[in-house]
Amino acid sequence: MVSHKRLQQWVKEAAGMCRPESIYWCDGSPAEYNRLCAAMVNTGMATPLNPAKRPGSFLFRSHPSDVARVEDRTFIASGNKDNAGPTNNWMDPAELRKKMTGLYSGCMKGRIMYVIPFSMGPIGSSISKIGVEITDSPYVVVNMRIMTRIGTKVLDALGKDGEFVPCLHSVGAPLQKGQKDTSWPCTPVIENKYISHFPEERTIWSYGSGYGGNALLGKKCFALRIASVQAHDEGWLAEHMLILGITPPKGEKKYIAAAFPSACGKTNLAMMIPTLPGWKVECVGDDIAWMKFGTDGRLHAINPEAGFFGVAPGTSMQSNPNAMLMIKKNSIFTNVVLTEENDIWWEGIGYEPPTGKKIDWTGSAWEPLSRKNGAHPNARFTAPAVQCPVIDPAWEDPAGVPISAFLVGGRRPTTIPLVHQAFSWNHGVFLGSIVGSETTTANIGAVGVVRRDPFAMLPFCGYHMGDYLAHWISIGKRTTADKLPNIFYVNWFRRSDDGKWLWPGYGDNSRVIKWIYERISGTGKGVETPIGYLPSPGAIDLKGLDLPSSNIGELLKVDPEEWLREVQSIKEHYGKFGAKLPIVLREELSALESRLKKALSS
Ligand code: GTP
Ligand code: SPV
Ligand code: MN
Repeated sequence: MVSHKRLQQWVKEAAGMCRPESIYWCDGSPAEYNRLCAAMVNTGMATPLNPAKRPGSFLFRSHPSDVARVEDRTFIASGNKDNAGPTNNWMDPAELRKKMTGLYSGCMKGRIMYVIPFSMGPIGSSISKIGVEITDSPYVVVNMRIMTRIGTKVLDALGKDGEFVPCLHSVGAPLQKGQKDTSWPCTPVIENKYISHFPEERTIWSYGSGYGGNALLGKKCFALRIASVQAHDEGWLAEHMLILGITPPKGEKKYIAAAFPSACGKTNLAMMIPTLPGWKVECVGDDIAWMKFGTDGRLHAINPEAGFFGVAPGTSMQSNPNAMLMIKKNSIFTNVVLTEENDIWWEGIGYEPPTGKKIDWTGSAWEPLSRKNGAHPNARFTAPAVQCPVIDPAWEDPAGVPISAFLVGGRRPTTIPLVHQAFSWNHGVFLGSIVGSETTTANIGAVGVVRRDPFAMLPFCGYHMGDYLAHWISIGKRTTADKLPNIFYVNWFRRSDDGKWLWPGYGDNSRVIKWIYERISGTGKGVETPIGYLPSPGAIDLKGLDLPSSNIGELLKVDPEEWLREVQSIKEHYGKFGAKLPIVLREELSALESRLKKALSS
């Protein structure tokens, strides 16, 4: 039985408030997983996929109101409003608790309360941390079993009094006696959804949504929003970053971590097959990196997750073959098309929808000619990391992997070149702080508007973004410059005036990674420009690529006038942070402005 008094007490309190029909402690076994999936098939929540085509896999369709994270309903309830900062929604913690206690009261009636002990990171690693999620959603349980390490082994690691982050979750849809359940229970009223974080108490309360980052609380809520606060206090980094290993032909492997906003290419880069012969990418993680200094003075990263919750649309044997192979079995699909053969399909899967009856993500009969999307643009697959054909041999190394370079980037149709390198650590933090991107369907809200998203952490930083940037600056003071990763700004998403991609992307991004590898090895050729080092002419290997030279010219151009407009917009962005913005970043900005003005006048 559970010997952890505080955990027992917390579960008892939650049950007293939510009043479930019963309480179930998850052991994390395959039998438990199969039982829960079978039960969800019985209630109609899950559709088993064709065992000959997609063994051990299931399809779920969410409620049309519950298809992505809800940043507008995400709260950082610090005791002091200023600690949440200008980019987070703040609520007074006492007021929020009162409001949510009301909502939680009796919210699990007619449902089972699942208790999921989980570890973010390999059990026993000094970088890992434990959480316990209470949820009334069996969908959450089966996803958490893929995305994290759950069950008895985590309880054992927790012992009698180990530290854990309490994560309370309810879909907010109690069942009255005799009431039939829906296939995706949630609160359709957006104002009743709360994704709440109490950073001082290291506690998470989530209510009303069953989707992704709103409900799988180990992911964005714990591993980023709460962990970023812990990292700030304890001197490490919790980042929205992929981690990959890159090995050149006959060369030494190096590890790179990259921060791109949601749906901006992390999964794709993390398991890419390079088009450059002889180069190899191996994947440690595709979404989150926790990094601490090792005794060698370098930053070492672990992937706190154990699976991938990836964007389905656009994933194909052309764009991301490793992901396609990874999801051949034991995977969960949410909001994709169901074919007559009980297989899955989505826009950009690389082949036409098969003939026969098809059902779209809303559960309606669907014809490709209807011009409606068959899959939701934020449809996702959940797959175990071990199924990734290029999972790195060190992906579960408790010591983490040493990081040699950081990449930052986003979707910028103009201005930002394909790649540039920071002059120094502080200049690199400046580049991270100015990252902007067109918004995507990973959040419910406007899509395609450029917004500043420092280090891709705008929706995920659990405290004041100004303090966060100061923390990045301070990380640079904790070791010698030669041991710090170099920082690069990449942009796969430049478009021509007629809206076409200027850069092929995907496997061809290996050409940019090669230059980065060469730069950090001291061999790559670069030219100094006002914004940083750019590849010298010919320094990016374009062998075998049929790309008009005008595209390359455009991709590697630094237009001082365009950049001076960028500077104005960065000034507005920086204006939000007031005195909390590190002075060195303001200095970086004015130095950039002077360099651009000088370039313009010469
Ligand atoms: P989250 O899981 O939301 O954090 O997203 P992510 O950063 O892992 O994004 P992902 O790799 O799933 O990519 C999202 C979308 O971007 C997909 O539709 C991809 O097809 C597209 N994409 C990824 N890499 C590239 C690229 O190099 N070029 C272009 N044009 N599109 C890309
Ligand atoms: C993201 O939105 O950045 C994701 C998906 O990785 S979710 O888990 O829903 O946050
Ligand atoms: Mn993400």
